[in-house]
Amino acid sequence: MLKTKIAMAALFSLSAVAQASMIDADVAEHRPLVVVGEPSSSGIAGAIPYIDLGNNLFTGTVQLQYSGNRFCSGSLLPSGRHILTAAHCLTDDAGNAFPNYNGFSIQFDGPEGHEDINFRSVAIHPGWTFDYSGNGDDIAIVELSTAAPQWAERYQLYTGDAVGQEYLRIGYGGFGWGDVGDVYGGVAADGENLNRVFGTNFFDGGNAELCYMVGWNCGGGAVLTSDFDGPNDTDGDGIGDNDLWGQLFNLFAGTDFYVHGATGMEVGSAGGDSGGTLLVNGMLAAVTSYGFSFGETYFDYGGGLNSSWGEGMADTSVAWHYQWIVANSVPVPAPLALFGIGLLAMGLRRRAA
Ligand SMILES: [Ca+2]
Ligand SMILES: [Ca+2]
Ligand SMILES: [Ca+2]
Ligand SMILES: [Ca+2]
Repeated sequence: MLKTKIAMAALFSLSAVAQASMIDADVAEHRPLVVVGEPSSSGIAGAIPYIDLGNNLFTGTVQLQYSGNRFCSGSLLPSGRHILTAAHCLTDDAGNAFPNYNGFSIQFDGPEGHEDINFRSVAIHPGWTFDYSGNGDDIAIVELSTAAPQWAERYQLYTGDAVGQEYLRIGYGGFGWGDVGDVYGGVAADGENLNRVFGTNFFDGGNAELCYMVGWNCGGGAVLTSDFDGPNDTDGDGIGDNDLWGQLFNLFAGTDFYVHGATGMEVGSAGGDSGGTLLVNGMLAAVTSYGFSFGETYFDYGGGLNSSWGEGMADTSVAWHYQWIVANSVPVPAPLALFGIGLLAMGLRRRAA
């Protein structure tokens, strides 16, 4: 139910767009959504290189659960007590925190199995209003009730300029192929991924291109954008048919129009990846926020907003929000914990307020 609610809420149309823009924001669809770059003809075998079948890679990327239903992804911060995720995973339609987070938990998946840990508190970025056209503050932190398992990877924060950098995207979201988009149930029988899916891409830009096209996120560098390139180049000019940012802005991150990476082809985000991990040089650089399509006129391969080739992704920048993340993920000092539960609880409540 929560999963449905999140998907619905994220599909609301945008209205308050002040900036002059290339296309009507109401026409541009968007939703939070790893779809692999392979064509569907490669089948599941073609996608195996993208799936963490042994659950032994990227163990700091976790699933959010509500009453046993998985609905978003997240990343374990250096404190070992906090999960960085997307605010839209944990807020109502107005961007407000829920009255409580009873029934919510974080599932860690490692080679030895699963471990679930309840929430102690949630911090939602104060700038988040569930308006994707706004300032891009789609970021939240879950404090765990107990420390994460020792085997789970703690991601360090990337504070440099990520534009032009290759990234690795990791999530538990909808699965699919670049030509057909996301196909739920591609990996797990119940329609939800039980394994992490990952792959590479490049950050093409910040907010400037989105601002130019639809008037979104014009106020700062809170988001990082990238496109999901496909292999087709019908006119043979070296620019892919579905190279969104290349076609529109001559932004060609990477070495050619059809990006490669360790798994062979790049990836796009899909439903359920929200809040998931984007690593640059092994450090946490962004949080998966939403995907968007400008339609087939503007290089979408087809199928509407379905995580196909030719769509774009906007992700929340970690560097931009560095101070807020650090302030809201203070490690519990080991000596203090020894002095007494009461003192410790006071400190925890203050941070939760
Ligand atoms: Ca790309
Ligand atoms: Ca071309
Ligand atoms: Ca591109
Ligand atoms: Ca599409």
